Amino acid sequence: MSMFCYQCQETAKGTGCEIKGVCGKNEEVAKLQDLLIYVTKGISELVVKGKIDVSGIMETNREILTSLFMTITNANFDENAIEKQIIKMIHVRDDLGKKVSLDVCHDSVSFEVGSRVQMLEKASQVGVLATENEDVRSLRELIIYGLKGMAAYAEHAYNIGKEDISIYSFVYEALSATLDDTLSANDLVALTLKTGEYGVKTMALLDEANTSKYGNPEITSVNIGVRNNPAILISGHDLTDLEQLLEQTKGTGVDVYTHGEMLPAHYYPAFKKYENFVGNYGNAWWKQVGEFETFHGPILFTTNCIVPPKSEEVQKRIFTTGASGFPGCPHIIADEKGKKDFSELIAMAKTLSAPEEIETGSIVGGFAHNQVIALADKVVEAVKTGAIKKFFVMAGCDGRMKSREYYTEFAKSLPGDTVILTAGCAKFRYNKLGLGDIGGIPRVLDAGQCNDSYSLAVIALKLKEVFELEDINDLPIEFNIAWYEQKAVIVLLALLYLGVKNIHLGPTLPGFLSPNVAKVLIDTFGIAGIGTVEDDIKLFMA
Ligand code: SF4
Ligand code: SF3
Repeated sequence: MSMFCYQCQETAKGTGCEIKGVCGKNEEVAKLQDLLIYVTKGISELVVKGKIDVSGIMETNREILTSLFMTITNANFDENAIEKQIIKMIHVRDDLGKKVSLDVCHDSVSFEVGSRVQMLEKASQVGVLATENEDVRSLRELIIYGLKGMAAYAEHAYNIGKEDISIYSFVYEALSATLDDTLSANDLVALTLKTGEYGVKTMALLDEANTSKYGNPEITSVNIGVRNNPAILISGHDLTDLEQLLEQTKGTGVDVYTHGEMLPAHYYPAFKKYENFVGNYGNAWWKQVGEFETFHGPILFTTNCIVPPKSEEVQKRIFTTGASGFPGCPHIIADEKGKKDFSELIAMAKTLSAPEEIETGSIVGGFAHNQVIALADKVVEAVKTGAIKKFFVMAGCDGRMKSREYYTEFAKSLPGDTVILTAGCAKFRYNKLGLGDIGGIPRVLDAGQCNDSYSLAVIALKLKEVFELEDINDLPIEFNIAWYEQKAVIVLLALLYLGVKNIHLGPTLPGFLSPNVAKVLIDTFGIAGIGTVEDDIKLFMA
């Protein structure tokens, strides 16, 4: 075995990628990512055991977020960028080490930078499989994957200027705990729920950051066709990158389109003023291979999900920024004020042809909590009269597996008196089906990115209040969630923390859950997988 990674839903054979990632991650990148995670654990141990004041190390806090984010599935394939981050973090560790006594700490704080070969050797000893007990390993990884998702959301909030010290403190506490051999499985289960608690906090922080800067998402019809101008495609999740790109392309004759998870940016009032912000091109991340060919213009990745390009022609048009990276593609960095210079993309766009039309028409979204609560009377009335029987939360991710056709079929087969609440790129499985509306309420309500899953929780809590229910599980809401990467893990942990039971998770249960840990989740929270569309609909509607 040359590497081991089982953090995403597409992991090889459902158990782990051992030679090369199904995502395209090679052995070297996988190992360097393991080492980077290990260094973040070492720093956390220093902070926790050394009782370092977290509010006095803000730069370190932010670098921890970036380090975690860089290891999320499909975010960064650039081994040089990951190596650079490891070296940076080892220096951070050494500086912190001067403030406290190192001898209270684990091996993670004592190894040297060394050459690439030495780093890879070290990485082989500290990866996922270094924890021998499979249940402890499973719980540690569940926590770490939750932290990766949390870090992504916290970094987006930070980019908008919102931070919460208690979130940083928790990240250190949890990372450090994954090195602690004295913790029992029960301790780790408790820490998993605490990770969910901080997941809610982080998503609330991001929601506040987004809405205070860009306004509350509102019902919006998004064009999925094209215009005849050269254009830039922006993918990923970071709204500050989008804002800067729109500012810099304004009046240049270059249009901007969103791809994948950037689609919901159209729902924010602040971006509606840009005449060159044309629409959304294409579908979920995994369809980029074909869609980037026909787009023709430069593509900016602000975060995951990158699919390694198949042609050199497409690769030459890819740029990355933030935590994302791909070898050979220019990486745009921010100056000390957070400003990024996208002039290279704009100049390239001008030399290339306009996007080729692959679809026409529009799709409707913008049903984040504020918008849905504004429609609350209408929604409550529809539930009371029986016009709406049930809501189905179908948030989460999309992916390549054929078994995900289940979600399209499930959406198509749902009775006409049901409404889908969605967020994340999972929506692309059913947001173009034309499922109609119930008395003016669309049957697919898109709250936004996976980041905005928080909105779905706020909506559920609001309905609980309106219907004067004791328990969130008494609402006519079913959860049939599709997952792929680690942001979905933090969303799941957040829902568990909020007390949501009987979540169905697919298309497969995580490979990183050991049989015993899976049993705890099934017995305590009623977590279940998916079956056939027909059986599941019968079960949910019963
Ligand atoms: Fe495999 Fe997923 Fe890890 Fe990539 S991220 S190496 S596909 S488990
Ligand atoms: Fe999608 Fe990668 Fe999860 Fe943000 S873009 S939801 S998979």
